[in-house]
Amino acid sequence: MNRIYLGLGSNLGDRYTNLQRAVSELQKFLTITALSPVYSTEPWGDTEQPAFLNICVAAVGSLSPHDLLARIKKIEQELGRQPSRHWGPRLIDIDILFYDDLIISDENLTIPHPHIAERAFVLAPLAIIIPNFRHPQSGLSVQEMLDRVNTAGIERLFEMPFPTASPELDVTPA
Ligand code: PH2
Ligand code: MG
Ligand code: MG
Repeated sequence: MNRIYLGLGSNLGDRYTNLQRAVSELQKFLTITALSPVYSTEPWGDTEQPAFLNICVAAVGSLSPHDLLARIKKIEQELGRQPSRHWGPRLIDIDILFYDDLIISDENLTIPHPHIAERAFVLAPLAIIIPNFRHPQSGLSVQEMLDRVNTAGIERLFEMPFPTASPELDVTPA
């Protein structure tokens, strides 16, 4: 089993429903161990777009990084994500932040996610669930990285309940 940390974001459509549906789909192949609260965050990088809702997820699972990425891309497509510009608006975005202490980079996938240390919209929710996890390259903890970024425009909204079992597994006693 591998420890997997994901960042999710949405800034189009019913943003909270998009996050809930994504988490439900992730639960089909990952065991989610922690969910951060939901944060409202001003757009980072490309500021000409609507505000995001962001969360972070801690999970355990046995998929390889590339198989995990393929499943994630499938969820993004199934939820209706349309191609957009780099850092542009999206209905759902699911990023692999950390995968154990693994360091990998190829044309499809870079782990740890290359922008973690610059992004308060990732670090604020991540610090709720894994404040002491250390970045395998810099050695800084998530809390230490959060302490070094500007958190203006990052607002903690509410706790997100774990989605209940998917409908096909929901057996109601007679
Ligand atoms: N995602 C981006 C670019 N900018 N800004 C915020 N606040 N939240 C995001 O999830 C986000 C972003 C590219 O994936
Ligand atoms: Mg992203
Ligand atoms: Mg992405």
